[in-house]
Amino acid sequence: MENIMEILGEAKNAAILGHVRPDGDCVGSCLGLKSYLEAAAPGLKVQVYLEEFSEAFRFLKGAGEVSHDPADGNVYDLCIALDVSDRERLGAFAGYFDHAGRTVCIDHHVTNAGFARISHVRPERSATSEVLYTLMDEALIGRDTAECLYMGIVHDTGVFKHSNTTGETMEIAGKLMGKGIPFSEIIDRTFYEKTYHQNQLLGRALMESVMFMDGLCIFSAFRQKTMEFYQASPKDFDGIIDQLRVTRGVECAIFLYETAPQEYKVSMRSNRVVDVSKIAAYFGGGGHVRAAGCTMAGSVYDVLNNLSRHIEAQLKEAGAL
Ligand SMILES: [Mn+2]
Repeated sequence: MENIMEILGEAKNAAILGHVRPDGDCVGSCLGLKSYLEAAAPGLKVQVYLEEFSEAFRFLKGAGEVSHDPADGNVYDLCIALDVSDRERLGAFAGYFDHAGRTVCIDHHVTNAGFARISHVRPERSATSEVLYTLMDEALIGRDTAECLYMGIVHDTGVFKHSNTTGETMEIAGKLMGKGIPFSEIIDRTFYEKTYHQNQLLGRALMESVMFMDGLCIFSAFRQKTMEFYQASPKDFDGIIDQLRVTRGVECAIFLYETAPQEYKVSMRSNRVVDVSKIAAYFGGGGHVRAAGCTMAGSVYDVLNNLSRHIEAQLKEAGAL
């Protein structure tokens, strides 16, 4: 596919779907494509369906018209899934996909095996928002579309920092900036901004963190009574593990929070050596080499003892201990 217009055909209406627990790239892609099609295909009726998403993305054009209803009875000529790596990830909205006349998926996940009739998957691209840009006519990209796509790229690259960021990513971001978008504000308001509450929890997690294994590891944990005191929910913990990870000298960071008495949700990050996905998989979880998670039973110290054995074994094997 060279241009997004190729997929429209005779369609009079289209549904745009993203993945469960929509992130910045997912919301940016969906709203960016909707806003683009309003300019490029004015006759086409477009409806975006997504689960509830972060309040911070509300400023994007069209955010207020997103439907959260998985079964409104509408059937579409065309269904476009964005940033969705497999059918399962459509969650409750899969029905719109299954009943649509034609299905298209535009994505950048290397694991996407092609579940739609037309798949356009570009794993070398940092974000689905970046893939979409390459399928659009530059002259038809307005400021609203640019804001959406820029936000998507910012989120999936961790503000142009992750290894998926390429020279082309930066060129595309530059083109989007040229549309007159408030780029500093988009980055601060949607990526870095924390509520007072989240900052208090981050502060407390850092204050109470403990380094072990000669400073190669660090952990922090929230027990249920502390979470109740702050009325904290899991989304308030975003960013804590990343701050622990960048502690000087640390190879492996662990953050735990209690989900039920003596049961902990475990997040792990590593910097160079430890494959945390292996450890998470051993305890029934999963993830990536440098970022993974699982759920474990026992006290904080039971959990840490169990994890430490695996971390230590990997460090020894790599000659780092
Ligand atoms: Mn993405």
